[in-house]
Parts: sequence; structure tokens; C-alpha cells
Amino acid sequence: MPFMLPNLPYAENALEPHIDAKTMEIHRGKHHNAYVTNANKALEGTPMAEWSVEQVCRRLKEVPADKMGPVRNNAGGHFNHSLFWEIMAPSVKGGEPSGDLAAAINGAFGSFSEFKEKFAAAATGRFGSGWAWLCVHKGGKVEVCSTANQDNPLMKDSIGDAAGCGGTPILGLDVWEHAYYLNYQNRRPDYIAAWWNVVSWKKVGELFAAGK
Ligand code: MN3
Repeated sequence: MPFMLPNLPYAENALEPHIDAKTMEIHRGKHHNAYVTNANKALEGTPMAEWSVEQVCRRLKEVPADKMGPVRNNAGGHFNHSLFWEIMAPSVKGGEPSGDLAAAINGAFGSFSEFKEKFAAAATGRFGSGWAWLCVHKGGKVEVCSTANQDNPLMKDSIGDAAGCGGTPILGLDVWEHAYYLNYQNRRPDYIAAWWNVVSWKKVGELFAAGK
């Protein structure tokens, strides 16, 4: 099965005022759609065309060398954006993690607010385009990292340090300008501060439980 552009689990305007409908429309309908189309094109006729996008990211080094660049960028882009839509939700109003995830965050960073500072610093400090991540390692330890372009931590075996911490991403923030420029222009820190209002800690907690 080729990759498919996923539907949003909410309306395009549901994350307003923090993320506006026009940004959501272009971001998913144009940018994410292009990653899906180009990943399918690059993988066509290879054995990897049958793999899930997570498998493709984890086993990137098995992709034929002449397709490695396009697959890294576009399968990476597909995985990253699919996660991004899922970990946001309307009306969560800046909730907090609970249960085992809260305990893991407090254990790793001291407190939820210290975690947020560290994550925001990773997102703000990413020069150019990329992502900030909260990842879980086997055993349940959580870690913050950042990657450039459409790289992600699943690619650790194939791209080394460019994949950040190498855990399983459970929270990701897109800091490409296309994610915020219409509403926030150059003010990436304002976008990051507003984004906390739409993080679905329920979903992140599910991903933590599945990935630990
Ligand atoms: Mn994007």
C-alpha cells in the first residue's frame, strides 16, 4: 500500500487561535501531501514500498543509495507530520501529563515546567528548519532532542547523531517556518508558547505507554 495523507482528527479551524485554519490547510494539504507523494515516488518498485512509514524511518540504511536522500526527506516528513497532527487536540487548554508519563517527565527533568523550558529551548535553538522531540527509550526513560529538516530519532541506526537521541518520538513540534509564518511571522518563540495550549497529553501518554 502506498502511503496516504491522513485526515486530521479535528477540523482545520479547531486549534484556533493558537494555530489558524489557513496554516493547517496549507501545512497538511500542500506540505504534508508533497511528502506523501514524493515518498511514494521514491519507494515505488523497491521492497520498502510495502513497509510502514515507521519501518522505513527505522531501516533507512536498507533503502537503495540512489533513493536514500528523497526517502529520508519525504518518508521522514510523512512520519513527522502524521505524529504532529495526532498529538494536538482542541480544547485541551494547556493540560498537563498524568500518571506514568508525568512520573517519567518529573524523573528526567525535575518538573513539568523544567521539561517545558528544555523542550522550548530545543525548539527555539534549532537553526533553520527542523523539529523538537520528546522521546521515550526502552525502559521508560524520556529525553528531549532536536533534529534538522525532516530527520527524526527513528533514523538513529542510519544517520547517527543527526537523528537526535534515537528514542521513539512521543511528542514533536514542527519549527519549519511553514508551520507558523502566516500567524506568527518570524516570532518562533510566540508560536512555541502558544502551541502548549493544544498539546494532547492524553495522546502523548498513550504513545509513551506503547513505546516504553
Ligand atoms: Mn511541516
